[in-house]
Amino acid sequence: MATNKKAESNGAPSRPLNLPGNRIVTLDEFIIRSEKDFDYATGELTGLLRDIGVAAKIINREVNKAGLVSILGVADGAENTSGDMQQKLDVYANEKIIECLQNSGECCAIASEENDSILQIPSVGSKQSKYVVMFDPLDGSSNIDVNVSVGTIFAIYRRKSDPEGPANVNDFLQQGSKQVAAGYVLYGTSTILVYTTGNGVNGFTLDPSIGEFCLSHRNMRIPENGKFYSVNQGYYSKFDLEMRRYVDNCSDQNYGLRYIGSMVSDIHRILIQGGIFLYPSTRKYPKGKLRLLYECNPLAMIVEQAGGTAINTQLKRILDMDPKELHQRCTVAIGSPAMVEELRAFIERYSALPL
Ligand code: AHM
Ligand code: MG
Repeated sequence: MATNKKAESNGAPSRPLNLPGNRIVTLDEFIIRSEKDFDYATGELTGLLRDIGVAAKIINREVNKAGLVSILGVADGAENTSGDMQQKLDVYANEKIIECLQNSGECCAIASEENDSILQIPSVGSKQSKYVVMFDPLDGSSNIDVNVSVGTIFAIYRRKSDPEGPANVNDFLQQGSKQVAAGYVLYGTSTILVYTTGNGVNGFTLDPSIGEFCLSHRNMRIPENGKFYSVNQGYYSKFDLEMRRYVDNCSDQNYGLRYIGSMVSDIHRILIQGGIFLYPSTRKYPKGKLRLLYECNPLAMIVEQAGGTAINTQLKRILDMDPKELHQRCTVAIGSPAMVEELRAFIERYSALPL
């Protein structure tokens, strides 16, 4: 079984890849070179990451022409399992990722925000895959109609069940610390794929002229501190006392407020510029809105691997949470370590006060 030598590490690779400095390194080349980081690698994980890269290019093409074609808009008024309106591009992105993963047979089952339950992937030939993949095909999809960035988020786990039999839901209900790889694709002013296999974080920008993701952000490191906070402040009156006090403090300290309404975009900005992203409990979503397994865990792994912190508002590390169900929601506070620590102090101080 492939063992990730750096799976528990939190930060920069101790053995940087020997990459050519004077020419373009494509995602495929990088993934193949990185395979050497895994003992007994069979190429399955490499294949999975490449499948996701292909799906990302296809989704990117559609997202870019969303304003031009009739695909734009709500898909027959359909709602997904969580009661959110589905956009047509959600459905399209979901189908394309499933197709790409299905064709290669590099994983044995998948779970998506857009599907109620897990999907078994038939094995291709005699291949018995040991991986399961979870994803949110198009996060922040309410932004599509207004030409604002959206993203794809993915997480890869090693299955726990017997590889001879079918995968089951327990293969997905694993702590985020067990992720073998995680990443996102941001369809923004340019399209970038960022991923980690537990050995640091790297970003690849799509060069549309050659149709390849090219290494553009080597060994990404989140700034220790930041000047921006990212939260839907419209829900201020529905936050708990400690969160209201923290938000007041951000304002008192003249932190800038940035909130795109697309978690991938907000997290990407924070990775590069520093800051904190919050989705606390509100009256509408007492357990938080975002989904633990395919939104919070993969982004928490990325941020931790870049040197940041990811906790819930009960101050538990996101990656140590025990999932109980596929579409479970959780509260989040993710970002620069100093800012998350400042929030932690507020929560400890104000939650200790008598009601
Ligand atoms: P989605 O998966 O239905 O698109 O919802 C997730 C998105 C996040 O990307 C974003 O941070 C959040 O929902 C915004 O929610 P709100 O409009 O309540 O602030
Ligand atoms: Mg989502």
